[in-house]
Amino acid sequence: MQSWAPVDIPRLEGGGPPLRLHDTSTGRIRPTAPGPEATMYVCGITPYDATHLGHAATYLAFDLVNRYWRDLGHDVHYVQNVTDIDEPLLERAARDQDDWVVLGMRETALFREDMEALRVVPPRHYIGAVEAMTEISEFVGKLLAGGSAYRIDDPEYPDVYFDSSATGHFGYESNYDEQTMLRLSRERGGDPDRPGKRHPTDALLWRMAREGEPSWESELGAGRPGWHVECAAISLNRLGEQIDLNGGGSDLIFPHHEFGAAHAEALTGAHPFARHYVHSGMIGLDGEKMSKSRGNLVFVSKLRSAGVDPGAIRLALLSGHYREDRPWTDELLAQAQERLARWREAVALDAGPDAAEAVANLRTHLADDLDTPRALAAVDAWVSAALERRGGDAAAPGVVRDAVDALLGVEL
Ligand code: 5CA
Ligand code: ZN
Repeated sequence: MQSWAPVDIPRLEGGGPPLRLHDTSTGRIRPTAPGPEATMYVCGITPYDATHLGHAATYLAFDLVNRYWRDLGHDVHYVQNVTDIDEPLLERAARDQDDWVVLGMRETALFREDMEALRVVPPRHYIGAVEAMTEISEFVGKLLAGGSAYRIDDPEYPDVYFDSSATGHFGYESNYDEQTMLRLSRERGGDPDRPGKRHPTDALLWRMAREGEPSWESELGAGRPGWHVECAAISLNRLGEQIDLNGGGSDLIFPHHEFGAAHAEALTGAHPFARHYVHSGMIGLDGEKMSKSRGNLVFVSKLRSAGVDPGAIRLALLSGHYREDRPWTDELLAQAQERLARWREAVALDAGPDAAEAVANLRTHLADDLDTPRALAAVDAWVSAALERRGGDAAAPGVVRDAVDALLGVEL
């Protein structure tokens, strides 16, 4: 699929400390240590509705990782998928008497526009499940041949499932106990109650064609893939058998990333699949998680068409820590708009206090598990000093403007 337009990123002088990030599998904040090329896979949208502020918050968190690694001089190889065939997409299309292909294309186009407006650095490979169908079915074929997958005992629909005991490491990513795994697989698209599986949580790899459902020919028989193997195949085939970061919102910790990792590891034997599993918190509205199924959504595109500056949306979402579940409120946006105006006023001055300390603090706080509340406060401190004292170094406003642009993605 076509990715979205690239973003100009100013190059800054110097550099900050290595990036430390929380890793779900170990429960610790650990340094990331990519080689010259840093590899990152972030799960993309299921395009059945417009980008809401929860999605935006998640993609912004990983955009900060991307920007920080680039600032350190890494060549960031970023891959993202689009789940352009899956149950929720088919259900929504049926409900609205829409064509699922058209629905997916329309919402993906809107997502690209939203990402561009938010100045999110695009992935190098932006891959839809449908266009990756052959590689996904081949991946399943290899798991089956290697004994990590099996066909369920159902003469009508001999679907293929993953044997979760195949790697000997299952559960290391989420660290959830069995009860929690069962509950979450039931809630998040799994089928623990289906008879004939080796283990109730075993995840679907290939669903044989049903009457009236879209399907693709393959050596497995006509059908379509399960959700986790889509991401496992797309990431592994482009980024290699071990990657620096696998990311998404915290609702992907289980079953999605646990199985994605297990699928990849069962195929290659390389453990762990990702050196960091990074998860962002959930954005809520009126006390509930913002979600397409609940319908309590604030859309990025709606805010944009109401004339809200995307820079203010960025600042509003970055004013909280990415790992915290946190609410979206009108007040948050109003504060961000005020902050954006102050920052713009300060960088438009013809001189300001020395920028070196502000930039160093900005980098240090970002490197500390993306501590954006403190990173924004570091810029606030420089801005207040610039507006109060006036005068100083003529180069400073430009340096701060570039640093805010490069590291936070906000154009002043
Ligand atoms: N297509 C799959 C991943 S392969 C999927 O989860 N799509 S999604 O459209 O439902 O979500 C896209 C991303 O947004 C995921 O990382 C998800 O965790 C994140 N997300 C969804 N809702 C919220 C929310 N309320 N707050 C923060 N992130 C969210
Ligand atoms: Zn995914």
